[in-house]
Amino acid sequence: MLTYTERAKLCSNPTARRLLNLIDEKKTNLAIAVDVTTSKQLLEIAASLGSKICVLKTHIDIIEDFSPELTQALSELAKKYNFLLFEDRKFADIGNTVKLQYGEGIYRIADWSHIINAHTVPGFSIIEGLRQVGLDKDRGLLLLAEMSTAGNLAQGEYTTQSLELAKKYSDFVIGFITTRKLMDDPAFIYFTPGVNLSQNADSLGQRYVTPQTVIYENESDIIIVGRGIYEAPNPLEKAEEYQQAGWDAYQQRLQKNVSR
Ligand code: 5BU
Repeated sequence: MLTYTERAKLCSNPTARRLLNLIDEKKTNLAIAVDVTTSKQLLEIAASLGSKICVLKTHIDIIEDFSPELTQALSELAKKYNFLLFEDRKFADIGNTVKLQYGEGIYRIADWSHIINAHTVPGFSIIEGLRQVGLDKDRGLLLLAEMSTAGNLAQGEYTTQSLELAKKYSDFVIGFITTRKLMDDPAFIYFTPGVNLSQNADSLGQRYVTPQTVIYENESDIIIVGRGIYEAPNPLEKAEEYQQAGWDAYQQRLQKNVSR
């Protein structure tokens, strides 16, 4: 098995390369999902946990006091602590509409978010629309090949066809939202949400597994943790715990493949 840094060399997309390199530099495959509703909370978490994470995932449309200063400040923190921003917008419309949603409007997602994601329901045109905006800005796209929720429909042929789309647009598609590794090509990066060390589920269909299951058993690359960290009494301590668990699982996986 290749290390993150070795895989970086195989990526044509600059965001993918940067991400894989910084994971090894910072020894963290932890992405935090910060689903809070004020700018103040979001910036406080970004500043206090920035050194522990490789990616900070936002839902920018849940911020009740949004202003462009927020994304400016987030970008500065991302630079200072060397993490990437991922707006979990889950684009799902026709090419022309997603182009506008990505590049225009209040949020101007393309101007600050290094990584975005999209459903593949519309087919190739959604990727082409986003790519027209994001490629020149060196952005990267994740496809939702699978989801974490109970009873979700992203499986079987849907997942298989999503992989085909990724291969076709591999200059812009850097990987997937998924529960597990899906392909042998080491240039694609797998992000897994639904990670929690102390719960199996929430009350609305979310399903949780541990960092060990995600990174070691399912051979994914990045754990996405939300409430497990930011709702803890001491989020910094919790972030360190998840960082360590994710990193230990990765080290074990490197060993597993050596001894095979
Ligand atoms: P949690 O608090 O760790 O359950 O948050 C999980 C985050 O990941 C949350 O922001 C979701 O929107 C996001 N997510 C997910 O949970 N499952 C999915 O399949 C996808 C995104 Br796609």
